[in-house]
Amino acid sequence: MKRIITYGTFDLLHYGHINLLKRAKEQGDYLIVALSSDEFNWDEKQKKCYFSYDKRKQLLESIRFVDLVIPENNWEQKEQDIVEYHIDTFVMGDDWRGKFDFIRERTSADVLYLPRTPEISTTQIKRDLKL
Ligand code: C2G
Repeated sequence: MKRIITYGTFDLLHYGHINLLKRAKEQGDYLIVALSSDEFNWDEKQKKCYFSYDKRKQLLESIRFVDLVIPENNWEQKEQDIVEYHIDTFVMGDDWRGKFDFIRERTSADVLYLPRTPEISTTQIKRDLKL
């Protein structure tokens, strides 16, 4: 069983997120999503989520590509997650290209950056709705 992991906030879930999750799942058989906690989002990414962690988790768990949702509480947990969940491939959108290459050196997992869906983002949605 090939196990995949990806990380993110996934607030105001949209088709760009779904495209990423679908393609991540296509890399293997089991997809784990490490979902950024409310505290991690605010303290480390200066993101104030519209939906709480529990609501974002509920949404992700309803997606058929997603097999397990775990919390992302800090930047440093990735290597431990890869060991603990026996991950074969770490997947992120290519806006993160290069940022997680260290995982190739420090773990047995591959690192794959997938093209983002260009025209949609949570920021864009919030901006449009203000209009
Ligand atoms: N994404 C995408 N296309 C979009 C928007 C997002 O492919 N139009 C991808 C991002 O590249 C990322 C995932 O969807 O791989 C989740 O995006 P965010 O919720 O914005 O996550 P981010 O803030 O990038 O958090 O430790 C890693 C961080 O937690 C990643």
